[in-house]
Amino acid sequence: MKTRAAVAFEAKQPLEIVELDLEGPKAGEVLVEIMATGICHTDAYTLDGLDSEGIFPSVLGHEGAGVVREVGAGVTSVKPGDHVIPLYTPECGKCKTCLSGKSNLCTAIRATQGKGLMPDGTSRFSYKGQTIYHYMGCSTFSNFTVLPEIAVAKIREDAPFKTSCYIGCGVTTGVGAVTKTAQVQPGDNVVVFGLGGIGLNVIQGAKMAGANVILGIDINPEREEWGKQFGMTHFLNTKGMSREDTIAKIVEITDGGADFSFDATGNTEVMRTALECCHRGWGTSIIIGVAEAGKEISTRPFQLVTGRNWRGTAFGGAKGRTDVPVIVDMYMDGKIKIDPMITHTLTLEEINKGFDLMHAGESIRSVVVY
Ligand code: NAD
Ligand code: AHE
Ligand code: ZN
Repeated sequence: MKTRAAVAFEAKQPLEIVELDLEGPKAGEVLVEIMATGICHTDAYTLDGLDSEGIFPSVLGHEGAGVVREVGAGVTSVKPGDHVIPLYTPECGKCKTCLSGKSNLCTAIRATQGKGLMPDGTSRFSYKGQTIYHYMGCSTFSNFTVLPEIAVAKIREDAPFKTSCYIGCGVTTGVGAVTKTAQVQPGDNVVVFGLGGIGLNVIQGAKMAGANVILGIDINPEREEWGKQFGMTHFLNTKGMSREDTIAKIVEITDGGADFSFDATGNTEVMRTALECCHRGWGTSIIIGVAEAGKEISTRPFQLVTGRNWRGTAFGGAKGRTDVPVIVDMYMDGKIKIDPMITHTLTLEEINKGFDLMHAGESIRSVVVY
């Protein structure tokens, strides 16, 4: 079949809207009509050539919601007409990691996914006979996409696509980082670096968890109002501040340091500050941000000797098929806010504007509605 898609033909170039050829689903796969997709900073990072796994030409996008239109042989858990959210972190329920109960990082298809291919080692997308690669196993910047059955979460049909697509990455990542990875407890003092599409969800997760201080940090002053909307108690604009001064201020506001800090910037210098502002003896810093290829984190080992912990999280530690439908329910029950964060609604033809708005700090989330 044919599908309209925004294709990343080359790094650092605008996406091009073209009609691609799309092969139907093979055994264990499903064809999904994507109804809406968010634009996450990770898409921008890959398009900007900063992803060590970035492959071109490819169809980016990993934050979608849509409807199953066809299923391949052997597919039993979803059927045509089901509403689904694609999962860049699938859940096979059978691999060592899924069975361990210790992590959401299912390994069933990670190797081929990282190469832009379906589990059988081929792509379903092509353009004028040339292979176009998948991205993060999702490729939601295409109106139709093919996904492994284990990489879709079935969701309730009354959830609007335009807002529930955000649960495919940003909402789940931010809220899950707090509730699943960190397991923030009532009364904990929390510090969040980067109040964008992910960080604001960390803030709403911290509020839900009953955190005491929720200190938001950004270099964009307009993010102060945004943070307050979601439960932030204090704000610090660190533009021009040294690491030492930033840490001293955070230690003062949090009565000795953060119980939990979160990096949602992807900046490795910020990650260091996020670790070092943690409370001596127990504070834990969680890295959410994705750093560009070649970057490394560093700190004095003494920071860890004196009891600070450095951890990370992917997709908020959520097991997609199990947890995503629950998060959709929480949204529909009004326990999680999404609508105000969708600042811009675009057509597929306008998708490059979504990247410009993100880079200019003018959007929280832009969503493309097909
Ligand atoms: P975004 O562009 O919406 O937000 C980033 C925010 O960080 C902005 O408000 C920006 O002003 C702020 N910022 C930038 N530099 C800063 C600095 N030096 N100090 C303080 N604040 C600073 O991006 P997003 O969509 O929220 O994504 C945030 C990061 O999380 C990205 O690196 C993205 O790739 C990553 N991410 C990771 C996961 C995961 O599963 N681990 C999931 C989604 C996104
Ligand atoms: N490809 C990059 C790493 C990118 C990365 O860490 N991705 C996150 C999700 S970001 C969503 O917006 C993730 O899930 N990581 C775990 C995984 O298995 O990819 C690189 O550095 O090579
Ligand atoms: Zn994302």
